[in-house]
Amino acid sequence: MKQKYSIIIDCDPGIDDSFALVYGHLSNSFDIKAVFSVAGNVPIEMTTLNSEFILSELNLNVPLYRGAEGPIVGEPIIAKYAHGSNGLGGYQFEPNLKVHANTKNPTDAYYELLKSFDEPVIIAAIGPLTNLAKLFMAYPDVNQYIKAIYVMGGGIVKGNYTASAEFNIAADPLAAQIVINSGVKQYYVPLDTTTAYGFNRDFMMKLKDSKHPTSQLLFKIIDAKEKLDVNPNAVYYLHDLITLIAINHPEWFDFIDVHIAVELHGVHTTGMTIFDLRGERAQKPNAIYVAHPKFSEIQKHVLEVLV
Ligand SMILES: [Ca+2]
Repeated sequence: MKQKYSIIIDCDPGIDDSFALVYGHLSNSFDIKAVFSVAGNVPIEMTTLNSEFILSELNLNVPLYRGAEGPIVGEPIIAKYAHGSNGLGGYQFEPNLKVHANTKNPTDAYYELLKSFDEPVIIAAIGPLTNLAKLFMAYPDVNQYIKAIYVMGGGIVKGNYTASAEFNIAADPLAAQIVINSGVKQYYVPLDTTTAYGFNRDFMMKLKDSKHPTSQLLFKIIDAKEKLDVNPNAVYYLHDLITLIAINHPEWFDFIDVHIAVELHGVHTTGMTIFDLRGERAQKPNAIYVAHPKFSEIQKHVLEVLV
Protein backbone atom coordinates (compact mmCIF):
# COMPACT_ATOMS: atom_id res chain seq x y z
CA MET A 1 0.00 0.00 0.00
CA LYS A 2 1.34 3.41 -0.88
CA GLN A 3 2.28 5.82 1.85
CA LYS A 4 -0.44 8.21 2.95
CA TYR A 5 -0.16 11.88 2.14
CA SER A 6 0.24 13.94 5.33
CA ILE A 7 -2.07 16.86 4.83
CA ILE A 8 -3.68 19.90 6.42
CA ILE A 9 -7.02 20.90 4.93
CA ASP A 10 -7.71 24.66 4.97
CA CYS A 11 -11.34 25.04 4.01
CA ASP A 12 -14.61 26.99 4.07
CA PRO A 13 -17.38 24.33 4.02
CA GLY A 14 -19.07 24.68 1.64
CA ILE A 15 -20.69 21.87 -0.31
CA ASP A 16 -17.64 20.86 -2.32
CA ASP A 17 -15.42 21.27 0.76
CA SER A 18 -17.64 18.70 2.45
CA PHE A 19 -17.07 16.30 -0.44
CA ALA A 20 -13.33 16.90 -0.13
CA LEU A 21 -13.32 16.22 3.63
CA VAL A 22 -15.36 13.04 3.29
CA TYR A 23 -13.27 11.82 0.34
CA GLY A 24 -10.07 12.71 2.20
CA HIS A 25 -11.06 10.44 5.05
CA LEU A 26 -12.79 7.58 3.22
CA SER A 27 -10.10 7.23 0.54
CA ASN A 28 -7.58 6.07 3.17
CA SER A 29 -4.93 7.89 1.17
CA PHE A 30 -4.46 10.84 3.49
CA ASP A 31 -3.20 11.28 7.01
CA ILE A 32 -5.27 14.36 7.86
CA LYS A 33 -3.14 16.16 10.42
CA ALA A 34 -5.44 19.12 11.04
CA VAL A 35 -8.23 21.21 9.58
CA PHE A 36 -8.46 24.99 9.55
CA SER A 37 -11.65 26.87 8.79
CA VAL A 38 -11.67 30.21 7.02
CA ALA A 39 -14.39 32.69 6.16
CA GLY A 40 -15.48 32.19 2.58
CA ASN A 41 -18.56 30.54 1.19
CA VAL A 42 -20.33 31.58 4.40
CA PRO A 43 -19.12 33.54 7.47
CA ILE A 44 -16.50 32.04 9.78
CA GLU A 45 -19.05 30.97 12.41
CA MET A 46 -20.73 28.76 9.81
CA THR A 47 -17.63 27.40 8.07
CA THR A 48 -16.30 26.46 11.51
CA LEU A 49 -19.57 24.87 12.63
CA ASN A 50 -19.83 23.01 9.33
CA SER A 51 -16.25 21.75 9.76
CA GLU A 52 -17.11 20.56 13.27
CA PHE A 53 -20.19 18.83 11.91
CA ILE A 54 -18.50 17.02 9.01
CA LEU A 55 -15.55 15.90 11.14
CA SER A 56 -17.96 14.72 13.85
CA GLU A 57 -19.95 12.70 11.32
CA LEU A 58 -16.69 11.16 10.11
CA ASN A 59 -15.64 10.41 13.71
CA LEU A 60 -12.44 12.15 12.73
CA ASN A 61 -11.09 13.76 15.85
CA VAL A 62 -8.24 15.76 14.35
CA PRO A 63 -7.21 19.24 15.53
CA LEU A 64 -9.60 21.81 14.11
CA TYR A 65 -8.86 25.52 14.32
CA ARG A 66 -11.16 28.44 13.70
CA GLY A 67 -9.32 30.57 11.14
CA ALA A 68 -9.59 34.06 9.71
CA GLU A 69 -12.95 35.83 9.84
CA GLY A 70 -12.33 37.93 6.76
CA PRO A 71 -9.73 39.03 4.24
CA ILE A 72 -6.48 40.79 5.15
CA VAL A 73 -7.97 44.05 3.87
CA GLY A 74 -11.60 44.86 3.13
CA GLU A 75 -14.83 43.17 4.04
CA PRO A 76 -15.75 39.49 3.70
CA ILE A 77 -17.65 38.40 0.61
CA ILE A 78 -19.73 35.24 0.78
CA ALA A 79 -21.19 32.75 -1.69
CA LYS A 80 -24.55 31.74 -0.27
CA TYR A 81 -25.84 31.78 -3.84
CA ALA A 82 -23.73 28.70 -4.47
CA HIS A 83 -23.77 26.96 -1.09
CA GLY A 84 -27.16 27.74 0.47
CA SER A 85 -28.04 29.72 3.58
CA ASN A 86 -25.72 27.81 5.93
CA GLY A 87 -23.02 26.67 3.50
CA LEU A 88 -24.32 23.10 3.43
CA GLY A 89 -27.06 23.71 0.92
CA GLY A 90 -29.44 24.79 3.67
CA TYR A 91 -29.44 21.20 4.95
CA GLN A 92 -30.55 21.40 8.58
CA PHE A 93 -28.53 19.11 10.79
CA GLU A 94 -28.66 18.27 14.48
CA PRO A 95 -25.40 19.67 15.80
CA ASN A 96 -24.47 16.58 17.78
CA LEU A 97 -20.85 17.59 17.76
CA LYS A 98 -17.96 15.45 18.89
CA VAL A 99 -15.29 17.70 17.40
CA HIS A 100 -14.91 21.28 18.58
CA ALA A 101 -12.79 23.99 17.03
CA ASN A 102 -9.91 25.45 18.94
CA THR A 103 -10.17 29.23 18.99
CA LYS A 104 -6.55 29.98 19.79
CA ASN A 105 -4.75 32.35 17.42
CA PRO A 106 -4.84 30.34 14.16
CA THR A 107 -1.62 31.82 12.79
CA ASP A 108 0.39 30.76 15.83
CA ALA A 109 -1.40 27.41 15.91
CA TYR A 110 -0.58 26.78 12.23
CA TYR A 111 3.09 27.49 12.78
CA GLU A 112 3.40 25.41 15.93
CA LEU A 113 1.60 22.49 14.33
CA LEU A 114 3.73 22.55 11.17
CA LYS A 115 6.88 22.71 13.25
CA SER A 116 5.77 19.76 15.35
CA PHE A 117 5.60 17.27 12.46
CA ASP A 118 8.48 14.96 11.56
CA GLU A 119 8.34 15.92 7.90
CA PRO A 120 6.97 18.81 5.82
CA VAL A 121 3.29 18.34 5.01
CA ILE A 122 1.00 19.19 2.12
CA ILE A 123 -1.62 21.88 2.58
CA ALA A 124 -4.84 21.66 0.58
CA ALA A 125 -6.08 25.25 0.44
CA ILE A 126 -9.67 24.93 -0.72
CA GLY A 127 -11.00 28.24 0.58
CA PRO A 128 -9.73 31.82 0.54
CA LEU A 129 -6.01 31.99 1.29
CA THR A 130 -6.17 34.31 4.29
CA ASN A 131 -4.94 31.83 6.92
CA LEU A 132 -1.89 30.96 4.86
CA ALA A 133 -1.05 34.55 3.95
CA LYS A 134 -1.10 35.49 7.64
CA LEU A 135 1.15 32.53 8.35
CA PHE A 136 3.73 33.64 5.77
CA MET A 137 3.60 37.23 7.02
CA ALA A 138 4.08 36.29 10.66
CA TYR A 139 6.59 33.46 10.21
CA PRO A 140 8.93 33.95 7.23
CA ASP A 141 10.78 30.73 8.10
CA VAL A 142 7.66 28.58 7.79
CA ASN A 143 8.41 27.46 4.19
CA GLN A 144 10.70 24.66 5.36
CA TYR A 145 7.75 22.94 7.08
CA ILE A 146 5.48 22.91 4.01
CA LYS A 147 6.04 20.35 1.27
CA ALA A 148 3.57 21.90 -1.17
CA ILE A 149 0.32 23.81 -1.31
CA TYR A 150 -2.53 22.72 -3.55
CA VAL A 151 -4.80 25.69 -4.18
CA MET A 152 -8.31 25.43 -5.54
CA GLY A 153 -8.43 28.83 -7.09
CA GLY A 154 -8.35 31.07 -10.09
CA GLY A 155 -9.57 30.71 -13.62
CA ILE A 156 -7.91 31.16 -16.97
CA VAL A 157 -10.84 31.80 -19.29
CA LYS A 158 -13.43 32.88 -16.76
CA GLY A 159 -14.31 33.46 -13.13
CA ASN A 160 -17.35 32.44 -11.14
CA TYR A 161 -17.73 35.15 -8.48
CA THR A 162 -17.38 37.73 -11.23
CA ALA A 163 -16.86 37.25 -14.95
CA SER A 164 -13.12 37.43 -14.37
CA ALA A 165 -12.51 36.29 -10.77
CA GLU A 166 -12.89 32.92 -9.12
CA PHE A 167 -14.41 33.07 -5.63
CA ASN A 168 -11.49 31.93 -3.43
CA ILE A 169 -9.15 34.48 -4.99
CA ALA A 170 -11.79 37.22 -5.16
CA ALA A 171 -12.49 36.74 -1.44
CA ASP A 172 -8.92 37.77 -0.58
CA PRO A 173 -6.77 38.73 -3.58
CA LEU A 174 -3.96 40.12 -1.45
CA ALA A 175 -3.72 36.85 0.47
CA ALA A 176 -3.50 34.96 -2.81
CA GLN A 177 -0.69 37.21 -3.99
CA ILE A 178 1.23 36.74 -0.74
CA VAL A 179 0.89 32.96 -0.90
CA ILE A 180 1.86 32.72 -4.55
CA ASN A 181 4.97 34.78 -3.91
CA SER A 182 5.92 32.80 -0.80
CA GLY A 183 8.33 30.55 -2.64
CA VAL A 184 6.59 27.39 -1.45
CA LYS A 185 5.92 24.87 -4.21
CA GLN A 186 2.32 25.30 -5.22
CA TYR A 187 -0.16 23.68 -7.48
CA TYR A 188 -3.15 25.60 -8.80
CA VAL A 189 -6.38 23.84 -9.65
CA PRO A 190 -8.40 26.52 -11.49
CA LEU A 191 -12.00 26.56 -12.66
CA ASP A 192 -10.82 25.44 -16.09
CA THR A 193 -9.93 22.10 -14.50
CA THR A 194 -12.73 21.82 -11.94
CA THR A 195 -15.48 22.73 -14.41
CA ALA A 196 -14.15 20.80 -17.38
CA TYR A 197 -16.68 18.11 -16.46
CA GLY A 198 -19.49 17.95 -13.94
CA PHE A 199 -20.91 15.22 -11.76
CA ASN A 200 -24.44 14.41 -12.81
CA ARG A 201 -27.62 13.37 -11.02
CA ASP A 202 -26.93 9.65 -11.53
CA PHE A 203 -23.66 10.09 -9.68
CA MET A 204 -25.37 11.89 -6.79
CA MET A 205 -28.16 9.31 -6.59
CA LYS A 206 -25.56 6.59 -6.03
CA LEU A 207 -24.42 8.40 -2.89
CA LYS A 208 -27.93 8.18 -1.50
CA ASP A 209 -27.61 4.40 -1.21
CA SER A 210 -23.97 4.31 -0.14
CA LYS A 211 -22.85 2.04 2.68
CA HIS A 212 -21.13 5.09 4.18
CA PRO A 213 -23.44 7.32 6.27
CA THR A 214 -21.24 10.31 5.43
CA SER A 215 -21.76 9.75 1.69
CA GLN A 216 -25.51 9.64 2.33
CA LEU A 217 -25.01 12.93 4.16
CA LEU A 218 -23.30 14.41 1.08
CA PHE A 219 -26.35 13.41 -0.93
CA LYS A 220 -28.65 15.16 1.54
CA ILE A 221 -26.53 18.31 1.42
CA ILE A 222 -26.47 18.54 -2.37
CA ASP A 223 -30.11 17.58 -2.66
CA ALA A 224 -31.09 20.29 -0.16
CA LYS A 225 -29.40 22.86 -2.38
CA GLU A 226 -30.02 21.53 -5.86
CA LYS A 227 -33.33 19.65 -5.62
CA LEU A 228 -32.05 16.82 -7.77
CA ASP A 229 -35.52 15.74 -8.85
CA VAL A 230 -36.37 19.22 -10.08
CA ASN A 231 -33.22 19.51 -12.17
CA PRO A 232 -32.56 16.02 -13.50
CA ASN A 233 -30.19 17.17 -16.24
CA ALA A 234 -28.02 19.50 -14.20
CA VAL A 235 -24.36 18.80 -13.46
CA TYR A 236 -22.46 19.80 -10.34
CA TYR A 237 -18.90 20.98 -10.01
CA LEU A 238 -17.00 19.71 -7.00
CA HIS A 239 -13.95 21.96 -7.21
CA ASP A 240 -12.44 21.07 -3.85
CA LEU A 241 -12.88 17.34 -4.36
CA ILE A 242 -11.00 17.54 -7.67
CA THR A 243 -8.19 19.33 -5.82
CA LEU A 244 -7.73 16.46 -3.34
CA ILE A 245 -7.80 13.96 -6.18
CA ALA A 246 -4.99 15.87 -7.90
CA ILE A 247 -2.84 15.12 -4.85
CA ASN A 248 -3.82 11.47 -4.64
CA HIS A 249 -3.87 10.66 -8.35
CA PRO A 250 -1.52 12.96 -10.27
CA GLU A 251 -1.56 10.49 -13.16
CA TRP A 252 -5.02 11.76 -14.10
CA PHE A 253 -3.86 15.34 -14.73
CA ASP A 254 -1.26 17.29 -16.67
CA PHE A 255 1.11 19.51 -14.69
CA ILE A 256 2.24 22.67 -16.44
CA ASP A 257 4.80 25.12 -15.04
CA VAL A 258 3.31 28.58 -15.16
CA HIS A 259 3.61 32.11 -13.82
CA ILE A 260 0.43 33.28 -12.11
CA ALA A 261 -0.28 36.89 -11.14
CA VAL A 262 -3.24 38.12 -9.12
CA GLU A 263 -5.09 41.31 -10.01
CA LEU A 264 -5.39 43.29 -6.76
CA HIS A 265 -7.25 46.29 -8.18
CA GLY A 266 -9.36 46.57 -11.27
CA VAL A 267 -12.59 48.01 -12.53
CA HIS A 268 -13.78 44.61 -13.74
CA THR A 269 -10.92 42.34 -12.75
CA THR A 270 -10.22 42.45 -8.99
CA GLY A 271 -9.26 38.94 -7.93
CA MET A 272 -8.58 37.75 -11.46
CA THR A 273 -5.69 35.33 -11.93
CA ILE A 274 -3.46 35.80 -14.96
CA PHE A 275 -1.83 32.56 -16.08
CA ASP A 276 1.08 33.46 -18.34
CA LEU A 277 0.84 30.85 -21.06
CA ARG A 278 2.90 32.70 -23.67
CA GLY A 279 5.43 29.93 -24.07
CA GLU A 280 8.94 31.29 -24.52
CA ARG A 281 7.89 34.84 -23.72
CA ALA A 282 6.21 33.89 -20.44
CA GLN A 283 7.48 35.08 -17.08
CA LYS A 284 9.45 32.69 -14.88
CA PRO A 285 7.07 30.08 -13.42
CA ASN A 286 5.98 30.48 -9.80
CA ALA A 287 3.35 27.73 -9.75
CA ILE A 288 2.17 24.54 -11.39
CA TYR A 289 -1.11 24.54 -13.28
CA VAL A 290 -3.03 21.31 -12.70
CA ALA A 291 -4.75 20.79 -16.04
CA HIS A 292 -6.74 18.43 -18.24
CA PRO A 293 -8.47 16.08 -15.78
CA LYS A 294 -9.20 12.54 -16.95
CA PHE A 295 -12.76 12.69 -15.76
CA SER A 296 -13.94 9.14 -16.45
CA GLU A 297 -11.15 7.74 -14.25
CA ILE A 298 -11.84 10.36 -11.60
CA GLN A 299 -15.56 9.71 -11.49
CA LYS A 300 -15.08 5.95 -11.31
CA HIS A 301 -12.57 6.36 -8.47
CA VAL A 302 -14.79 8.72 -6.49
CA LEU A 303 -17.67 6.27 -6.72
CA GLU A 304 -15.41 3.46 -5.50
CA VAL A 305 -14.39 5.57 -2.49
CA LEU A 306 -17.73 7.14 -1.60
CA VAL A 307 -20.25 4.44 -2.47
CA1 LIG B 1 -14.08 25.71 -0.64
